[in-house]
Amino acid sequence: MQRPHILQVGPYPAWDEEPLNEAFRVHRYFEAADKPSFLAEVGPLVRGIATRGELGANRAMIEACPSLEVVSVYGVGFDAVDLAACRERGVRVTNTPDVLTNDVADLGVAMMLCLSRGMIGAERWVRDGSWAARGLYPLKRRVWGRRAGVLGLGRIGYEVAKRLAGFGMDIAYSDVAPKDFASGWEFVADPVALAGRSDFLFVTLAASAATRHIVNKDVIAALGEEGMLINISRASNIDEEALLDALETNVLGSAALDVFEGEPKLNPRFLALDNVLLQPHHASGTVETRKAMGKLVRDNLAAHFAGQPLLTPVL
Ligand code: 8YV
Repeated sequence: MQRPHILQVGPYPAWDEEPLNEAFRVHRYFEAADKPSFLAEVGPLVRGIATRGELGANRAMIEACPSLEVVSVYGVGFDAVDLAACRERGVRVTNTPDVLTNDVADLGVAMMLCLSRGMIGAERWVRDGSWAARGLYPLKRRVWGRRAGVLGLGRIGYEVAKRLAGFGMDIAYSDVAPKDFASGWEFVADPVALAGRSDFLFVTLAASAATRHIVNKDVIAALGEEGMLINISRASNIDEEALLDALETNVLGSAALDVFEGEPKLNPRFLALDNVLLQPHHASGTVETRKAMGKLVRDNLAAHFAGQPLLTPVL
């Protein structure tokens, strides 16, 4: 059988490139200097798209591939894939849930600890000689025993909450409905009310048009001048302008962010702030998880082309 042609939207680690190239005829979109001409040339051959969570596949790309059958996303989030365009054409979509859940939760909790205890500044304090010259590092805020809110108690939110329970935190969550498995954690339907009873608010919602800017000016103000916002989901879940305004005026205490509007470029206003911890969208970025994600991307494509059920279908 001829290897199916696939369009690769962004690079993968070297350990994924080799098996991908063995199994498929890969067209590397990200390397094309003139992307519209490249799509016009290879699009008619393409039966599958291999993409990444944050890159997705837009309508123009999908429409440039008239023989497209499947889009395989390296990531749990598929908000950057134009699902309407896929649905219209009967194009299947897969993602990589579960394999990344624990690492994403770990990074969220690590960001909370790091920012609350001032670990980045403390590292600088040691390296630049301030410890010897100026003495003790300024005191920071405690984490254990404080109040945490989890906005979106899905797979990742649940793992975050379990970890926070280990810090003896008072935990509440918001979701569309209370969850049976969340006994001992308070259900608070309204995100403003959740923020109002939280010192740390974790955003762990799958992003969609419905969740866009769910963390708005009011949620941010309710979290308040002592509060910390932690985002390990998608930037679109937060009104970023409102967040920046609140951080600049200390209406919000601090924010630990792994995702940004327009990433990898980000609003330069973030860089001028000292009450933020900025991370380069790497919550799933461990060798172990990325290997599992890459395998799942290929296994979904292989299952599709072998006429077998998809392992982790979205559509
Ligand atoms: C990215 C992600 O896919 O899982 C998601 O939704 O956004 C990430 O895992 C990852 O950064 C690789 O591009």
